[in-house]
Amino acid sequence: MTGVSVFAPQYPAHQPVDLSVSLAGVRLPNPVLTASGCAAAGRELEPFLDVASLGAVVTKSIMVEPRSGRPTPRMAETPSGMLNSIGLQGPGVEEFCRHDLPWLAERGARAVVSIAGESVEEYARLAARLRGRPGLVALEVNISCPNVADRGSVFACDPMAAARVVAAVRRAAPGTPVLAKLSPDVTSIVDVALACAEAGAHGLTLINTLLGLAIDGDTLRPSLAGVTGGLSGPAIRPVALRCVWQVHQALPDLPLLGVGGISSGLDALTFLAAGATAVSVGTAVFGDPGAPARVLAELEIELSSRGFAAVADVIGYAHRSAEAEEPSGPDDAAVGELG
Ligand code: RRO
Repeated sequence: MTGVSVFAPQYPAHQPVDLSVSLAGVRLPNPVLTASGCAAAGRELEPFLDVASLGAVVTKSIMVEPRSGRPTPRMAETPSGMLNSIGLQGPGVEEFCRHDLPWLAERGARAVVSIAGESVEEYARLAARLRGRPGLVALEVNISCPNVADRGSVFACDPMAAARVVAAVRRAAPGTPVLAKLSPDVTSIVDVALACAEAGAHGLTLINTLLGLAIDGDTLRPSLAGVTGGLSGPAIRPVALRCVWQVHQALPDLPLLGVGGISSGLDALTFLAAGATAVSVGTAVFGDPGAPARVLAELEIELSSRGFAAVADVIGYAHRSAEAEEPSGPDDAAVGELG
């Protein structure tokens, strides 16, 4: 692509930008989504933003049965982030289908439904139950929740196990776009990504939280009742960016949904440049429930003021050599001066 300035915005002029993206075969009006687990099934955000205005709402991981989750306390603030030890609390898929998904569909929101199971069969059951429901545009297969009793049951820590889940979901929900959500807590996220892609994932969500621990300075005991928890927020942004970068380099045609500490339009832009097709805004909503809408507005300004006519033009930008991005003709050069 040509005629852009990658440097910080220098003027406030607002050129129109085509924000639409195709994520795992799903056409979305823009590339900013919520992140699973940070706003239940979207209702909590209603006073702060229009859920239909976002690219999509990614719902809290749903399981077959209702679940109360881990004991409290299950959240702890950490430097530039937070730990959670929720433990897959949720109403179960039947209540979700009765109550939550219709609410999103009635508002015209696109729902990416996150599913979590304790076995391959449970993932398949969830996929079959959700397939074709109004409002659902894709399944996010959460195989990377860190808050489980047995690390051996984190499917995303083993490429073969991850692939088995993805293949089962694909079989159970033919025609449904499938994103697999991966963990950064592995030796090679690229190996897991390759296995998921081979098993039929239409895209990947990168990344889930990192396994962490906080010790209370007064009691000198773990801050979380569950002892360990998932680390999220700006503290993990470089890890998430690194994962997006590595996987995009290995699988440049596979759509990636970037997530991890995104709280501004510029953060979102850097994920797109690293190779993400879209981004999810998660932990930022705890401090600013309107964050996904704000990030979208800021992203549009970031793109426009750099001379990008379409989001698609910036995806993977950071991987291209500087020479390849040089303006190629007089018209491009003129546009370049503006940006
Ligand atoms: O519910 C949780 O404790 C949880 C999940 Br499902 C997840 O995928 N990631 C996370 O940090 N917490």
